[in-house]
Amino acid sequence: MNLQLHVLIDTRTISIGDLPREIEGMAQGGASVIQLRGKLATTKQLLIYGRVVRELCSQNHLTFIVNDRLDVALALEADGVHVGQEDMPVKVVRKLAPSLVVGLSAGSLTEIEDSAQCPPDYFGVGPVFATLSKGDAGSPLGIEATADLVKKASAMAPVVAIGGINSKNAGRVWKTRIQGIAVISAVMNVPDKKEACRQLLNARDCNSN
Ligand code: TZP
Repeated sequence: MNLQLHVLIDTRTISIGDLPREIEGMAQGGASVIQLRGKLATTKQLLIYGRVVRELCSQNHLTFIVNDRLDVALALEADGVHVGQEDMPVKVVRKLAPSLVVGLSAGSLTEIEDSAQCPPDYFGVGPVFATLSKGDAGSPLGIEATADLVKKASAMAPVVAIGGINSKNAGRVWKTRIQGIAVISAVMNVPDKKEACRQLLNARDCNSN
């Protein structure tokens, strides 16, 4: 599974009518995963919106992951579900939906160690930097602590870094030897989604030697 660039979308950041153009742009820019979040949407809204996202992800060869809601992930035949520390445990998700990819958010050594019995398919480690996109994201880890957590978590599963990552700081994040990055504002706040994605990946490629 290509984890290189997760773009997190919700029903408020892209209108349903704009989804075809915006998702195609992200795919062309190198996004590999679309994660659907729906903290404020009703289940019905999420299903209507998510059905369109599901179809567009298939057309654009993107992995489709639903945040938190295993029921919605199953209803939409998503490729996976991403859970937080307070959501359904990875072990329970595996039991209910053995074929789904499962991502787990972790922001501390303890949270990573606690998942050793039943590791996820990938970790989302963060927030690396301060973020305005998630009120309860916790304090920023910074690059050094992120690198430590990445090292620890990578022994169990690949790691995707999240939180305040943009084209200017992405180079430093890539150096922590992650498999991917996950973003909201760095792509949602830019009209040209293709270019925004391209720049985030460019920061890795310019870093690699
Ligand atoms: N989890 C930790 S930080 C975060 C999530 C969902 C928000 C990331 O958004 P942004 O705009 O890329 O900082």
